Amino acid sequence: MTENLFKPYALNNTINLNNRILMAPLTRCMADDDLVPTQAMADYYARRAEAGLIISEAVIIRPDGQGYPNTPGLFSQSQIEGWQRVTSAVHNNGGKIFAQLWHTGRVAHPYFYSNGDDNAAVMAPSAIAVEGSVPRMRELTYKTPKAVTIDEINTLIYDYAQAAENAIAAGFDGVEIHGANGYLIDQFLHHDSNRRTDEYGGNSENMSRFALQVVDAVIDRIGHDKTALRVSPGAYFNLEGDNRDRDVFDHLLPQLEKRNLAFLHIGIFDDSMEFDYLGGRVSSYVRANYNKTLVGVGSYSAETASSAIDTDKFDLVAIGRPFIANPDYVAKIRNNEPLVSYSDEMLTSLV
Ligand code: FNR
Ligand code: 8K6
Repeated sequence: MTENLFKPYALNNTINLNNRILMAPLTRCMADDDLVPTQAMADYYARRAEAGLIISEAVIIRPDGQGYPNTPGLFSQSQIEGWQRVTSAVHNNGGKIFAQLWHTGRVAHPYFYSNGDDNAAVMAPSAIAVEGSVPRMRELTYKTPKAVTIDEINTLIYDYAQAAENAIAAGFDGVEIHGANGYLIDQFLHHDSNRRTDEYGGNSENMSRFALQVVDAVIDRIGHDKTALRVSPGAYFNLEGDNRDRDVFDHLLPQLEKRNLAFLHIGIFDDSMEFDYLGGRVSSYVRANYNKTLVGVGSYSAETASSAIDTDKFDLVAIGRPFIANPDYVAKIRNNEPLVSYSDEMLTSLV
């Protein structure tokens, strides 16, 4: 009973998806030491080309966006060329792929980009550190970031747009701006991490400004039909939620709707989580406030996703961990074959 997942879907006049199953963005930390995608990564993505759309693992837009080891970039010529190998391999297998554009903000660690300079800054809306340390590199505790200046904000916006242009040069079909999961853009959207008193903080309109400026700069560079965004109205990772966050997203979502994005994608690990300040699930909240293409995600099986699409909870589903465990996820669902279960040990190799 998952036939509806196999109905084609037109994102807009230029991008048609063969089915409604997206591969969720999944950081794998397998780029080489220059943050260039490898042949093994090209093979990994090519094996998953039957997805209606692959969203790449998060790709850093510039060196100080890095918060995890060996995450690929899109700011050097060799990175663009590495991604060309990936996008060609996916296209040769009949697939489509968007790049997810990422800056980790206060979750960045200078260990990755400082070249030994102890004063290398961590960029964030406000000088409030996130507690804890880098996953799998626990000796790297998070530093107190620098509250970015207006000039630095303008440069960041420019760098997102440049990375989007680089993504198109690398053969991607479009980009998903990573505005979710407690990273830089999301840090502007939540009161926990944004205490600014200038035009980027203090009220919903100001707190939405950076996200919208990045979206507009990317649209300007590559077009709205190739631009998507991921958001986490429910804070659950790298951030604490605040009841006032609701107003920020109440303001942001209708503004986004006017941009005619390729799609809006929710960032969450489990969509059965409920948030008091959103009145329930994130997907229900976003659906009620945003009337264009919505991608649901978060611990869905093909069956639960099919029924959510059937009852109009969202239009497309992104599948994460099951796609790590099953490169042929789409074929298995179509043929009603059993899936291999995901386990965290699978993260150590690229199958
Ligand atoms: C993720 N997720 C994630 N999200 C994102 O926006 N960018 C990323 O690079 C990553 N990386 C990542 C790595 C790993 C190992 C996991 C498990 C998850 C979140 C992911 O896209 C998705 O939202 C969740 O995995 C929930 O979907 P599933 O796995 O329940 O289908
Ligand atoms: C985006 C980079 C992420 C790198 C590794 C992610 C590994 C995720 C493992 C799954 C468990 C995540 C749980 C986090 C959410 C907490 C929910 C309350």
